[in-house]
Order: sequence, then C-alpha cells, then structure tokens
Amino acid sequence: MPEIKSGEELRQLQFDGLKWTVKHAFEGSSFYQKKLKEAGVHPQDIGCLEDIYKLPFTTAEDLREGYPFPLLSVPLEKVVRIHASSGTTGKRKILCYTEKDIRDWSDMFARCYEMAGLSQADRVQIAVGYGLWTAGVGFQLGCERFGATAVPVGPGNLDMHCEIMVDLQTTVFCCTASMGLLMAEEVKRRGLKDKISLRKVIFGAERHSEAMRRNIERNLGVEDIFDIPGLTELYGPGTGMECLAHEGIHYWADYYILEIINPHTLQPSLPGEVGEMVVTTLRKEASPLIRYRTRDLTRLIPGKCSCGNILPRHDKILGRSDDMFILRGVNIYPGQIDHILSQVPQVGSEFQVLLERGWDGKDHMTIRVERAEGADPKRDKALAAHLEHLISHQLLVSGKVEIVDFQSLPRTERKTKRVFDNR
Ligand code: DLL
Repeated sequence: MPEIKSGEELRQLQFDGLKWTVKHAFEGSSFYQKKLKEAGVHPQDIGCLEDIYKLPFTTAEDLREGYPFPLLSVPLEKVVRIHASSGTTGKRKILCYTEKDIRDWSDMFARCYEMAGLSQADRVQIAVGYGLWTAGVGFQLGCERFGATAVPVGPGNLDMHCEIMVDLQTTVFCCTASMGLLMAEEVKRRGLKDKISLRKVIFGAERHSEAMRRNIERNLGVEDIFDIPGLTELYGPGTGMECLAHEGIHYWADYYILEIINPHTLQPSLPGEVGEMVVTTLRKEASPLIRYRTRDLTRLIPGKCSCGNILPRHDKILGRSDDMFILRGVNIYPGQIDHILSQVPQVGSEFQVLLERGWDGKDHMTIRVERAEGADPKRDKALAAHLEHLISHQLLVSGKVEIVDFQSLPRTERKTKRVFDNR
C-alpha cells in the first residue's frame, strides 16, 4: 500500500501526476496535441487539480480511429508489450506498455492481493485467459510481484483445474465470475469440497449477481470472495480491489484520477450518485489516458471504510452505459434484472433476456431463467407469475418469464452474454 497519510497528500500527488500526464501526452502524441489545441488547453494551463475540468474527454472511438497504436505517447522503441481487448464491434483496442508501465501495473496488482489479505504462502490458481487479453498475465505478474505462488492454468479445462486444486491444495482461485460459477458447479458435482483447501476467490471482468456470488461461496466453501475491476485501457485487471470489510472497491487513486460524470450532461455526478467512470492516468507512459470515458457505471462511496485503508472507494460496477436496452420507452440495464432474480431463492443465477419484435410491431421481452438446484418443477407456473409481477413493478415494463432446468443455459469460462436483441 502507498504511504499516503492524508487526503491532502493524495491531492498533491494527483496534481503532480496530472501536470506530468498532460505535458507528456501533449509532447509525445500528435493525437493528444491536436485534441488539446482544439479544446484551447495548453499543459501550462494546469495550475490546480480542478483544472482537469478544462480537459477534453477521450473516448473508445478515439482509440479505434488511432488504430493500431492509438494514444501512443512514446517512441515505439520504448514499447515492450502490447495488449488488446476483444471488443464486440469494430477493431480491437490496442494498448502499448513501456517497461515502467508494466512495473507500475504489477505494483498495483500486488496491492490487490495485499488488500485481499493474502500472504506469500498462498497458492494462487489463475483461471483467466492468457494472450493478447490483459487478464492472465496481469494476475500472474501481480502474484509474483507480491510473492505468492502463481499456478497459471488459464481458463476452461475443468479437469485440470480440479486436479491441480486438489493436488496442490490451492488456496486462492482467480477467475471471471462465469468461470467461478463453472468451477463451483464442477467441484460440487465431483464432491471435491472436502478435498480442497480454497480460502478465497478473486473474480472480475464482468458483472455478477448476489445469487452468483452466494452460489460460488457455498459450493467452493471459501471464507471470502473479492470483486476485482479493471480494463485494458487502464493497464488491465487490478485497478482497485474489494477490501476485507467488503464495503466497496478501493481504487488506486495514486495511479489515476477517477471522476464520476452524468453521461448525458457530462457534468460531475453528485457524491454517491451513479454515473459513468472517467479516468485520467497519473504515470502511464506509453498510452496515457486523459479523461477517458470507460462507459462503466458506478458511484463513489463517501466516508471512511471500516477496513482502515484511506484510499477512496467506488461501488461495484453496476453495468455499462452501452449495455442498456430500451423496451417500449423504458431504459433497462441487465443489472436490474440480476437484482430482481437474486431476491428469489427458487431461481438460480443464470438467465438470458430475449428481445423480439412481434407481428403486431410491438417489442416483447422474454426472460429465461434457471430453476434453482433442487427446486420443484411443479411450481414453475407460480414462480414465473411471481417473477413477472416483480418485473412489471420494479422495471415498470412487462415481460414474460420462462423457467428452464437447472444448468440448461450455456456456461462459459469467459464473459457471459445475457441479452439477445433480435429486434
Ligand atoms: O476485463 C480486465 C479484467 C480481467 C478485469 C479479469 C478483472 C478480471 P477488458 O476485457 O478490457 O478488461 O474489459 C473491461 O469489463 O470496462 C467493465 O465493463 C468490465 N469489467 C471488468 N471488471 C469488472 C468487474 C478486463 N469486476 C470491461 N465487475 C470493463 C463488472 C467488470 N464489470
């Protein structure tokens, strides 16, 4: 953890980093230079932290336009690694790293393990993807920097995961929420709970519901689960970490400034209000970010955390502004559906939303959700009616609910797609 003692010290550090970043990007990147000039801002105009509001936003479209090396602010000779995020549309987002960027990222990530209360004796089984994606190498780098033992198995391959978990007595499992669920179900199916020594699960890369979390916790018999956020543009996973008090995600405010803005007005959200995360890096060399609009929605958590750490907190990521769909004039986020389903113990965590246009020209929503393990299929009709009632009351729009068998919806070891818009 950083040795920052006060909010004032942190602000000074952020101001120095902001000044450095704006100058570095202006001098090193023709893209940023043009953008800053268009906004009428010169690096010398950054005289206090609040001057961040003078700076223009950077967006995912800017990254795509600058393909293949958007935002690059150092000569290519200084680039030691490249990562890319898959992205569902258009070209991948490619981000460059200098040797110092990689070191900074591993220091940040080591902090994540520290925050989750690991020790160097922990054995960390890594079940996220390796390759161009930042996930695998991020978890591994941080683990080695922290000094625990990395067991880099990668995603999928449940046979190998189970074997390694039992034989090596793994204590920490790192995964996407979807892979966590797959593993939890597999450990249960094989009756391995008493043969493993797992203490903690660290998961991220996608939104998870309370029901999913409970399922993983119960089936793997772990003491603690931690939500870890991150995105390729901002180094990768490990931009913050849920703490032992489970009162939110502490984020590394000495590496980046986090603003929460109203995505419509682009003005700062009120403290505690949900808005879009906008990030500005303070030390990133190869691909610095200036007011980068992440599209992720969350809120800042005011006040002190009972874990004692003074680094600021944001809530878990509630969804992405581009995940939102509109049904008969009502804006709906998949996270709202998670939330409703998590209130009903007779259904499982897995669901799909199907959007269709009927012959009458009207839009229809069907929510397919799994019956909870062991629940009685004879009660499906009443259960569906109950859920339909909750949906129309809480989302203010009606939808049809179909209850399907436990484990009949597809499982993935990556990020699960839940909304299928066929309109
Ligand atoms: O998903 C990095 C990562 C890997 C984070 C493994 C944590 C664990 P990208 O592929 O660039 O990077 O996707 C980033 O995923 O903007 C969020 O929308 C979403 N996301 C990441 N972590 C979480 C989380 C990785 N803990 C995008 N909760 C982000 C909810 C998350 N959503």
